[in-house]
Amino acid sequence: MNVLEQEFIKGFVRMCSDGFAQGWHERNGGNLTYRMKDEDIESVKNAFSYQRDWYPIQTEVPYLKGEYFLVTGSGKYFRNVELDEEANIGIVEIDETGTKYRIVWGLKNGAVPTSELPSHLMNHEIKKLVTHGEHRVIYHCHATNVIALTFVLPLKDEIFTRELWEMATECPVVFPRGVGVVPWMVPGGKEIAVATSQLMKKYDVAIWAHHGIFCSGADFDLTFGLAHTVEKSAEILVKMLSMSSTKLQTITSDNFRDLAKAFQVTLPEEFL
Ligand code: 2HA
Ligand code: ZN
Repeated sequence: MNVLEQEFIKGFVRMCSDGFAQGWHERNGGNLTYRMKDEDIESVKNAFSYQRDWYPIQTEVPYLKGEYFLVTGSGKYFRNVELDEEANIGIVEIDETGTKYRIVWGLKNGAVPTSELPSHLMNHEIKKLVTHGEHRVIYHCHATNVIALTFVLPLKDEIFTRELWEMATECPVVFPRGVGVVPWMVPGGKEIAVATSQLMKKYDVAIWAHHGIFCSGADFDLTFGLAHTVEKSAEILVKMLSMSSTKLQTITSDNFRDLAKAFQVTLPEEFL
């Protein structure tokens, strides 16, 4: 069975290429991880090797024990994933304590998983719990307009949610729970992982101030589409603020209530 012909690998690789095409992955920016289904594991396990060592995750994810993840590599460029998958992405297995991982496929020539592995795994654990196993994808990208907004808007969930909702009518339908905001933190460590996973109990999107988007979804289309929708809305807000600091008209709280009724979504009153 050829690993690279599997649909989950093709979807993952396409998402890396699509993200690069959007301009969200300069150099080695961004990272992507996918919690594999049993049938994914079954389809490629003949290609696994168990020769490599176990390494500490730097955090504990007991609810992910024994799971397998497809991950981008640390220092690897999204641009290069489609050109050489085995060098730039890999599959890792989580041990029975949820504190260690080992590479079983890919990430050849001594490559290692993304520096954001602790954040990704802690958020996979939260999302697996709160969505009863539905969410499988965690994505981090350097979306330009979202980053720009973190210099001029107060870093508050209610401000970002309301402004992004107002910029495009589809937004409250695509992310009805809103977005959370994490203040600037050192990337790659446990602190940003903990802060993000607190927000991801409530939201599917966290905005990392002066850094980018961190988001979660059930599959590649939904997760990429979510980041794309948030960034598109941020782009409209950047254009609007560039033209004028005041809105002549906008979508009102009552408009949002009508939208919620028509599309059968629940919009929290704290954002209305
Ligand atoms: O370079 O984006 O947040 C990878 C990253 C770290
Ligand atoms: Zn980043």
